[in-house]
Amino acid sequence: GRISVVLLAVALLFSCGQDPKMSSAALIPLPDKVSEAEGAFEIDKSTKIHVHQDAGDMRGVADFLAGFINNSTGFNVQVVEKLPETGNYISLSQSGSGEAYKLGIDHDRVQIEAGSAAGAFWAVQTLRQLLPVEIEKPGTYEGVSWKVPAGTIEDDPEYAYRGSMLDVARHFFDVNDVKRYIDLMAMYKFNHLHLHLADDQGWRIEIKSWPKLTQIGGSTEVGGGEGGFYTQEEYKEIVRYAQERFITIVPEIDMPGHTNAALASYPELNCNDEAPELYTGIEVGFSTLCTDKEVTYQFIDDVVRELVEMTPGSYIHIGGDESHVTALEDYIPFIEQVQDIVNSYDKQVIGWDEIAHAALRPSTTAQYWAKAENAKMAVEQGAKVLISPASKAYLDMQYDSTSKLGLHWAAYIELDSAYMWEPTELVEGVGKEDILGVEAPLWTETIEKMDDIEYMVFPRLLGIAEVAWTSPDQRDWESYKSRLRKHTARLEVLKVDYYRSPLLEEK
Ligand code: TNX
Repeated sequence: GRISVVLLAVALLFSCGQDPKMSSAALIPLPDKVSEAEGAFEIDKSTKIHVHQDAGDMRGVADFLAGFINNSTGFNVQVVEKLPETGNYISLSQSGSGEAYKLGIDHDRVQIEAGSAAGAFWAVQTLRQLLPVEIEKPGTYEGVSWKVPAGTIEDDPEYAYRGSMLDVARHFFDVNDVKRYIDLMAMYKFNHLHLHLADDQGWRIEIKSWPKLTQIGGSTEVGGGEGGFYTQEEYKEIVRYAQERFITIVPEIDMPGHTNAALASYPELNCNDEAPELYTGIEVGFSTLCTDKEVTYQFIDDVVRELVEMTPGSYIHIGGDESHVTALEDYIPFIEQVQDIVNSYDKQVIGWDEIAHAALRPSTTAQYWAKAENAKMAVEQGAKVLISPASKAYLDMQYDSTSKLGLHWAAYIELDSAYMWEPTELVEGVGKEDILGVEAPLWTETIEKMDDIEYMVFPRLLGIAEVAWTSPDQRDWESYKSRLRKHTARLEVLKVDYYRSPLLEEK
């Protein structure tokens, strides 16, 4: 009766003033070690961010954190190089190696120690997920206490390459869409964005020495829409924006197949010297560059040279998939020669797993998407493998038979299926040391706008993030599911149009 009402009121009062707990934070991907302590750190208007004057790249991370905090708290938190004598502060410093970081939180101080600026940036993403979800929303909030639970987190990624791919060829997505995608990837500690820049339906990157590629080849897309392309300035802007978030752009020009847009732009790239019509359907495997013409290799050299000039990352992706109308005896020397072109510009090659039929150069990586025997052949040649199994990691696969977007040739992939798999257990003979990392591609035959992207990608990408970052012995579907249920509140604030899976409903 009355007593229980009073008790409830007291309990509520008490819980409102209580500190948040690390153990109830919805961290994705799950860090290596989390140990919670009593109390909390609270960001207020006098909080400082401390970074040493000789901290190099870490200064940028400190500035990023300040901007992020100020954007939603309305505070004017400053980055300082002198250790503050009063008030609380967040410090960033160098310690350890690689992308590993340590995040220590007590009442007076948040201490980020990382092996690199990238590691510090990932620590900032963890800190972000420990803050109230309102931190994701621009604007000034009165009445939110910006508390972070006390404790210590030690963390280190399982794989060095954690990626996603956007197919901007089947449907074109503009710079703003790509930036939003980059922002969302960064939050889950992804560090590579592979852009599928050319396919049968469109050529999406300006190449100054071959201007018709975009004038003609960029003029349409699946379904006959107007298509589009990135000018070199726009591409550089994407690279720069990604770099600020420790994401490397991996540009792909798919060849010798998936090239109708290029073939339609320049008749000389065809064996019969005749340009085919532009293509707006969704069939695959019908086009090929003419592999025994010299002009083909001049073309590739020019494209690679211009791409390399704007691409600071170490990889150029050459495609190589589904070249069904290229004879194998033509395909093999073609892939070998294209690797040499890319290597001559000091870049490393990634190609879809079919490239393992050719002799792989020492720095080449094969991206496993369909055929286990190809992945095995690559490893037998000493190559590394990037893991993107279509039946687990393809973000264009439908969730179930009621999904309105997407395809299902490889599988239906519900949230549990996208989470419950282990990269080292897919192909016999391909183990941890052979694996460069994990990538989740989004093909866009059925995807037309940013909302569609978000619906297909979220929240599956969070599961892939955990597969790529968290060690297998720490991963557990039940734990992930309960964190994901809470975490969706953050996606709501970010206005991500994610798939409301029945698996997210509390029973
Ligand atoms: C296969 S995956 C393809 C793509 C399609 C995708 C659709 C791969 C290397 N090739 O051309 O877009 O299926 O799921």
